[in-house]
Amino acid sequence: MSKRAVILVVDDEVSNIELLSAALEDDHEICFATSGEEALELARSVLPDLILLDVLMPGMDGYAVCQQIKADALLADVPVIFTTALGEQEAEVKGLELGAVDYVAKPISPVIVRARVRNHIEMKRMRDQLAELAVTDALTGLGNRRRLEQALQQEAGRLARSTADLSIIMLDIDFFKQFNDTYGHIAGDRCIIMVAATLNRAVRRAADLAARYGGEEFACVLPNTSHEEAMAIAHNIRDRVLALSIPHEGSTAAPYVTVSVGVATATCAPGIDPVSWIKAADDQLYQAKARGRNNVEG
Ligand code: GH3
Ligand code: MG
Ligand code: MG
Ligand code: MG
Repeated sequence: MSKRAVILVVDDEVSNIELLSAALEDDHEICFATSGEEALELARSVLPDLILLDVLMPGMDGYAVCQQIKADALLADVPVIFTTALGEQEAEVKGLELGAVDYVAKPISPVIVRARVRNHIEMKRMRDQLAELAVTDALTGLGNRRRLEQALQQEAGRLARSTADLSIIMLDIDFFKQFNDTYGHIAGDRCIIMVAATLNRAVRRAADLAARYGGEEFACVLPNTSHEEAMAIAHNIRDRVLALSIPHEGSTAAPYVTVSVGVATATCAPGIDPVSWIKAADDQLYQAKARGRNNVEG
């Protein structure tokens, strides 16, 4: 069974909150606020799955709350349903134009509000799943090329404002064409999955990203990581892959599957192009290959 969704109910009249809670609490977790200001504060700390928002409230009204929600990167994707007695077409249009997904008229019908909330929660779950799939590699479950590029852009923005180091690791499985030719593509896929899992275990910090760059090549983005630290991680990855002891009779580096690893470290420079970091790590990877493979260069 999927996790219960958290719904934030916002209304200045307690009787309305009670009515909505009674309609929804069997299926969802309910939290509530009785003013726009309180609603924003609570939304930022709770990060609800959906917000039911009254329009007419003293102080900040529902429209203003919705505007702030949509302008907040953390909350912008949370579906908002307006609840109001206004009943005028202009009011409904205004709410939808501000980014609300739906509109429920007062007096509230519990069965209608329950059905609409359920639909919007389900649609939100599907949107989230699609967004996750769009940045996930289907074979390995690691981030894909798109997630890698997003992370690099994000780090380029961060680095322009800090003096922290950012390290990049590029990794390529050695003699992999030979491996496929000898053991077949299914075994090749299994090998890629095992290397990916090894990489994922070796790259541990919450801010780190391990991604499949393409084919049998992987990249890691390691924020706040010095060159020395990144070299230690790279050696660890190299050692762990060798220790998997996947037989590879076509390899001249070892009787097992091995990887070559390149490391590059960037420091603060405004306007830097993240592609140059990948290039730098890739140049080191090329050196590691030239030295006979199963090597780390940086
Ligand atoms: P090197 O040591 O220089 O890296 O040699 P290599 O044979 O690993 O390099 P090359 O780039 O020539 O070959 C990569 C091979 O990886 C070719 C391709 O068929 C295989 N490959 C790429 N993606 C996949 C995949 O998803 N599954 C499988 N099984 N093989 C793949
Ligand atoms: Mg009201
Ligand atoms: Mg390759
Ligand atoms: Mg290769």
